Amino acid sequence: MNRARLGKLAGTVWLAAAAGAVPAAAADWGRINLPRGVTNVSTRIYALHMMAFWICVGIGVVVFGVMIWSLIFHRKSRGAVPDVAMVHSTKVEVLWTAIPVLILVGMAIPAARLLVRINNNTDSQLSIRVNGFQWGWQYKYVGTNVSIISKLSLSSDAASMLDSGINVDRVPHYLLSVTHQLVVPVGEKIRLLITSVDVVHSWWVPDLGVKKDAIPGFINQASFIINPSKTGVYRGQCTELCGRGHAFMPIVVRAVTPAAFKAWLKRKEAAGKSAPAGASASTSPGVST
Ligand SMILES: [Cu+2]
Repeated sequence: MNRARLGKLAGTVWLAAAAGAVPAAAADWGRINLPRGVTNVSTRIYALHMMAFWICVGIGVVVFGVMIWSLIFHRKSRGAVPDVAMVHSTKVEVLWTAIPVLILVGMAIPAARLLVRINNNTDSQLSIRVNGFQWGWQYKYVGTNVSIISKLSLSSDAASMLDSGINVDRVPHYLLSVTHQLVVPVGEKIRLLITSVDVVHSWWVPDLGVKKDAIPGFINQASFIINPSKTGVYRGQCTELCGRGHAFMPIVVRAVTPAAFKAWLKRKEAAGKSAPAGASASTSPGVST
């Protein structure tokens, strides 16, 4: 095949791929991009991310625009002669160093401010100890006897078995559902004290803007305030390759109103007290949600 025919074939394949890919990509754009989230900081993280994105787009448009314009209008075949005055010009070199520095400083200031805000774990109204283990999460509500063991839901677990014959597309929230959800109130500052009992895990819920490593022997902190209007269920996963069952330790957070949370906690505390010593109310076969 000669070069022209090869080029034409490649062009046809590319166009066919692009035509098929564009509608799907456009439809899924919201899922590809960073989520806005539902907390006080997740929306700011999203805004910062979009600001950086549009700055990059602007730089790309300017740089590629000048490049393409030069290629078309100042090509050798048109009789263009290189401008040697630009070579080793101190003025130009100062300019193309100063402009990126100003752009980077302009991006670093809001980023540093947000980082300080993200790491402010003071004045929390509720503390929860998060223990990662192979393969699940344990949540202990500090100051109460409530402890939850959260593992992969029974429906996902059954479907994930080799030759289970179960169509995973039919399993609701496959690999993103758990036996017991972490229940938290909206509108209150919740501090997580994150650690692990075996290997390194990572607690990640994108909608909460939280991603923190769970490291044995260390306690990491993270906090969030879910916007009062955003009651609902938020899902995440372990994001540290922690062994064979790494893909099977999802995180599900249910955000409820403070009143509903109080009632739930009371119920759990009462159940914990009435349970025989050593047994946890949360470890009973629970709902798969
Ligand atoms: Cu893990």
